[in-house]
Amino acid sequence: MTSDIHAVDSHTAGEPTRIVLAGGPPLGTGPLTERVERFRNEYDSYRRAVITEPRGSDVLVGGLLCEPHDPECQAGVIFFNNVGYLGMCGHGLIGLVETLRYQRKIDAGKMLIETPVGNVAATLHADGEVSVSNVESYRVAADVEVRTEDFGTFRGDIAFGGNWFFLTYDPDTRIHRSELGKLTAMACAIRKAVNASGYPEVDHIEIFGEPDGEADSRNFVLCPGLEYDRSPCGTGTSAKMACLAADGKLAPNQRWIQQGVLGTSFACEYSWANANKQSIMPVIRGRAFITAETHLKLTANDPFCWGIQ
Ligand code: PYC
Repeated sequence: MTSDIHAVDSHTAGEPTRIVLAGGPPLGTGPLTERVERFRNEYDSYRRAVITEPRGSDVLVGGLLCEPHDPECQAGVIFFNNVGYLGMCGHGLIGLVETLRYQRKIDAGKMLIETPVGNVAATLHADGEVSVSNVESYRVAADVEVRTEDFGTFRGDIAFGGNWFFLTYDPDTRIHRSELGKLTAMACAIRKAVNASGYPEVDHIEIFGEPDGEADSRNFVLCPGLEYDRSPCGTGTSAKMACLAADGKLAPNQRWIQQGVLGTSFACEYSWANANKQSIMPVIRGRAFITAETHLKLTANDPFCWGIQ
């Protein structure tokens, strides 16, 4: 027997997203916090079938389009990757909005989208760009020192931007594609050291360096499944702005251009989340392009029906 998953692929600033429109796992109803647990515990094979080889690749981020639980929202989404599930995904949310536009389900304007970590407002602009008003973002620890065996000592901050990040600056490494091997090995070593240090566990590592052109900063982001983010990472940039805001280095509504390792960028700004100025509401603006519309086939006697593990 063969079943069919209808999906649309896009990339946002180079980072791919595969939105599952139909044929996904039967997660039922209820808050997305509950549905993501059902996905993880009962239907994880779908995640592997959609993302991993032979249908996908480790770099792909998936998004399951869901009926929202919150009546205020127009859609819900659960993001996932080669190793598990993401709270939010900035580039993926931009990919989702472009997918809905491509499907003629939305026009330019604003919509509210439910995710497992909160509601996110998205605006599709007339020029095709999308602004994402992300979930509340904040720093939990500043200037943390971690020691790695092979790369020495790093100092950085731990912050939440929809996912958990350790953010550090390395003046000695160029943030460039030619350094991907070193950056990946370094980020893996940093993640191991941070997660052994007793601080809240981080899933992403963000290493900053000098930008090109008009950008304010350039980053390399290691994702949980050892791939690097081809985009400047929407949740990572939210975490970065939370740190800049906490340090008084970026004012509310001041524009921040975050460049990723490929040189693509997001235009960003923030407002304070509340009067005590401990957390921010970040806005990330970027653009996605459709790359494919596809029907993934799941055939029962295919030895790799549920992906190559
Ligand atoms: O854009 O937030 C993001 C993201 C997370 C992982 C890959 N991209």
